[in-house]
Amino acid sequence: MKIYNSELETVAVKPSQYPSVGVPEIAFAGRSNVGKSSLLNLITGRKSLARVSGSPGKTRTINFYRCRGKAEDGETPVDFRIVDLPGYGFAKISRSESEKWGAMMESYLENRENLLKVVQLVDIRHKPSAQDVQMYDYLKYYGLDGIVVATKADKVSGNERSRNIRMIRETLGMKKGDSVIPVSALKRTGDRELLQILEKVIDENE
Ligand SMILES: Nc1nc2c(ncn2[C@@H]2O[C@H](COP(=O)(O)OP(=O)(O)OP(=O)(O)O)[C@@H](O)[C@H]2O)c(=O)[nH]1
Ligand SMILES: [Mg+2]
Repeated sequence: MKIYNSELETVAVKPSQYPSVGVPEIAFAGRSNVGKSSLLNLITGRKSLARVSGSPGKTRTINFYRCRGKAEDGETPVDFRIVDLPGYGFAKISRSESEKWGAMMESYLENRENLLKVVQLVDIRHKPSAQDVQMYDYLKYYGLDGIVVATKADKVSGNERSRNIRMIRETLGMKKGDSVIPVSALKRTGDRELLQILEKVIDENE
């Protein structure tokens, strides 16, 4: 698939603010600063659709992006949303803010009927953290698991890349057939592979 048109549709902190459920959604989750907003910009081909920042904790709301594109066949229209979720593991936030984050994530992930999958992002350089594992277990529980993106792939060599992908699979306890897709927003690689998988997920839902 290729995305031809994308725009920020809604910014929400509670369910009453979410857009209509008539459009399928794919969400991005991951540690703060892992590269969620950069990935969104990469696959939509927009330089600054989502705000990218060197300081973690930039995205503190649930951001719904409406995306329109064409399937691999170059004809079939694909209409969906990408939902940029607020990052976790941000050290400098207060207890009450972290509770707010948890409640906000839960109310979206547990009740959203048009949510098809959650793409979990992890940094390709590091072993997934305890919080990454917890998040992935949570996604498994709700049947939203199966797609992991290893970000910042430009920061490791080829050998290290395959080794780290194996480590990510093992640490998260991924199932056979689940995908880890190395992506670099800097070098603009991995986007095609991810878009192919997303097209399949959306297509299977129809
Ligand atoms: N080298 C490299 N840097 C990247 C890549 N993707 C993101 N970054 C950098 O990582 C930092 C964080 O990127 P964001 O896309 O803002 O991360 P985020 O997950 O949206 O962060 P929050 O909104 O705070 O949760 C920025 O400095 C980016 O430039 C990549 O593929 N390669
Ligand atoms: Mg962000």
